[in-house]
Amino acid sequence: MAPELVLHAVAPSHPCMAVTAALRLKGLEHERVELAPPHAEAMREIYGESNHTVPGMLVDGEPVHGSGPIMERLDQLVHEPLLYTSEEVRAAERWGDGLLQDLGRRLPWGALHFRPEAMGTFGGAGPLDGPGTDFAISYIHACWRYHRVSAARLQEDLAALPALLDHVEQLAGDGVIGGDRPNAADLQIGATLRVLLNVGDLRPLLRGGAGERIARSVFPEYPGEIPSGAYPAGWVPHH
Ligand SMILES: N[C@@H](CCC(=O)N[C@@H](CS)C(=O)NCC(=O)O)C(=O)O
Repeated sequence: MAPELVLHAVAPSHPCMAVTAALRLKGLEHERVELAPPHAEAMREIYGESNHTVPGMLVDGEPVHGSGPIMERLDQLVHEPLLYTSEEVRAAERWGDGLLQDLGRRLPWGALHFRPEAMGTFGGAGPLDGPGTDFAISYIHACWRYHRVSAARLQEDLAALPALLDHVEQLAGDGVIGGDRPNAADLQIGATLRVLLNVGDLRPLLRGGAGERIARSVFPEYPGEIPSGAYPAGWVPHH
C-alpha cells in the first residue's frame, strides 16, 4: 500500500521546491501543508527542537526532516527513478545543501533591501504600491536580522558566487549533474539556481551555463523578479 505522505512546506522555499520535484518525478501522491513564515515554532512542534526549517515530511506519521533526508527516504519508498544514483551524486547533493543553498536565501533578501517593491512579484503579483512597500521594508529588515544578512556579508557572498558557479559547471562537465534524468543533486542545486535566476543582477553570471539549463528545465516556473541594478555598483563580480 502507498504510504501516506504529508509535506510541510513554504511556497517560495527552494529546498521545498527540490522535494516537490522529487515527489513529482516519483509520481507520489502527497498532502501539502502550506505554512506561513515564521514557521519555526510549527515545525519544532512536529519535527523536534532542532528541526525548525522547511521542508519536513511525515511518512505514515514518521517525521523526516530536511530536503536531503526526505529525498533519500523517497528513494527507499519508490526505487524508480532513483535520485541518489551514485556516491558522486550524493556528495554533490550534500554540497548543494551547504553555502550554495544559503545564498539562495541571503542573495535575494539582500537584493530586496534595495528594491523592496519587488517583493510583491514573488507572490506572483506585480511590484508593490507605496503602503505595500512600507510593509515590505519592515518585513525585509526582519529577514535580514533573521538570516543574518548584512551589507558586509552580502558583499562577501557576491564575491564567493563565481567559484560556486564554476563548481556547478565542473559537476556538469563530469556528468554528475545535467544528465537526461534529474537526480538528487540536480534538484538540490537546480532549485537554488532557479531562485538566483530571479535576481536580475545575477542572471549574467548564470547565462548559457549548464546550471541555468538544469534550473530552468527542472523548475520551469518560479515567480519573482528583482530588476538589475539592485546591488550597489561594483558588488556583482564579473564572470
Ligand atoms: N538545509 C535544510 C535547510 C532548510 C531551510 O533553511 N529552509 C528555510 C526556507 S528556504 C527555512 O525554513 N527557514 C526558516 C528558519 O530558518 O527558521 C534543507 O535543505 O532542508
